[in-house]
Amino acid sequence: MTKNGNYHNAVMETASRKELLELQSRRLRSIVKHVYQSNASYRRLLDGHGVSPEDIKTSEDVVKLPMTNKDILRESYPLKLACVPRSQIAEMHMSSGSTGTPVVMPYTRADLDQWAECMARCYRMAGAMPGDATQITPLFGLFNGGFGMYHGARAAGLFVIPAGPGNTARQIRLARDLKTRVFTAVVSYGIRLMEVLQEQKETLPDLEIGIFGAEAFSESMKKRISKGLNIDVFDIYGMTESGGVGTLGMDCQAHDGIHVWEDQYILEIVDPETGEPLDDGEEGELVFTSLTREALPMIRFRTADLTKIISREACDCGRTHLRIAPITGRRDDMLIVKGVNFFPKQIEQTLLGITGIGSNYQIIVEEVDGVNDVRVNVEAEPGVTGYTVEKALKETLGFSPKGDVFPIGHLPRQEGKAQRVFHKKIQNGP
Ligand code: DLL
Repeated sequence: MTKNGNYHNAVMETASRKELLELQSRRLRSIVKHVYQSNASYRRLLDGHGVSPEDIKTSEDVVKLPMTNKDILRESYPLKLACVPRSQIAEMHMSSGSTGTPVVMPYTRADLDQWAECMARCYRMAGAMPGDATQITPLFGLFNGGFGMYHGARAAGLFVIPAGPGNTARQIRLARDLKTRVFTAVVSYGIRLMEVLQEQKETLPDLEIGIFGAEAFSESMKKRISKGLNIDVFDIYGMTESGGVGTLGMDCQAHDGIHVWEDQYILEIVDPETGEPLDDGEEGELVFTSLTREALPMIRFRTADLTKIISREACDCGRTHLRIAPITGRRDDMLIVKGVNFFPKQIEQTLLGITGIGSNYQIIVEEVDGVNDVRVNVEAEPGVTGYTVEKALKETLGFSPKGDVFPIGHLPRQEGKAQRVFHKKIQNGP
């Protein structure tokens, strides 16, 4: 890994911490003014919290502001929290989530440029060069994945192959014929590509870079995909509320944490229970404030994603933007079984340590007469037994979950984000 100057915006990506903090302060003052003056709900929120735009002087004053979460967006469906007139909205994306009313995120033209800038930085950070063929496989639609990758690829001067998801045989053909160097996907689709290539005993010699995200994935899974596809694997982060994929950053070629674009967002890590700020190195909930978005900047948005700040020091790649650990999972993904708290990612990490195990699995949480139990179903090569799986999981969890071992290819695959955890209620009693 070298400081090879592979930046999209060298000045900003390598700005000193002092410069970044000054910029954050300036931008925070102006964004708070913007939301306060342009949206009645935001004005009520700040007034109710006893804070006015004049109270915000430096980036440290962010803690004076009220926190927000998905509720405020759902309550203002579809566009009541927008901070620009409708005539200035150029595009929208939407996340449906698992419950109820969707979240609509509007963009002005400048917001689309902001998104493209963040994404283009990510492409270049992965080593993509102008003219490289990039195959974009997340959905082009209300989901932000496809369009975000597209806006960024254009800004980075890449050759876009807008494949969208599915039809893996066609994806492989496209990648081979058009010499795809950069493959972008939701993590589980990256896994699918690897599986199909392995089944067909094929390789894609031109493929060198995989940009994957939208789902938590373990270090073992990253290694497996990297080895299986013979590529460098990057973990890209972002969400509908922050303005889409890549807005919150990605890891660089040093793979030592996700660089968060600090000129665009102020990041805080807070205690998920109390909302109190945590120190660097402590795992908690990621909270961000958008500094440059116009149509709907989020103020202290509680993401429910769990991570920690690894470092605010300049990285070997030359970038100065702080680094966070890969996302552990969402606050609500934590499972509690037999008094043990764990995340699906920990199960994945353990399973992939077993020789012959496949890359797909299901975690089934069964509530039997009000008591939680868990089954873990896996796919594996012949020879891997349920006992081997139970033994490995016991070492991680402290108890042995039951489960079945199926041949590779048996468990269902989904397009888009994979569902790994299933909840079942079983009533035996009266
Ligand atoms: O999933 C944006 C995205 C698209 C990221 C394509 C990467 C690639 P949403 O549908 O709004 O947007 O879901 C956002 O997905 O709060 C996290 O819980 C999760 N997530 C996104 N990226 C990662 C990642 C897109 N790299 C939610 N690691 C977020 C772990 C991720 N979880």
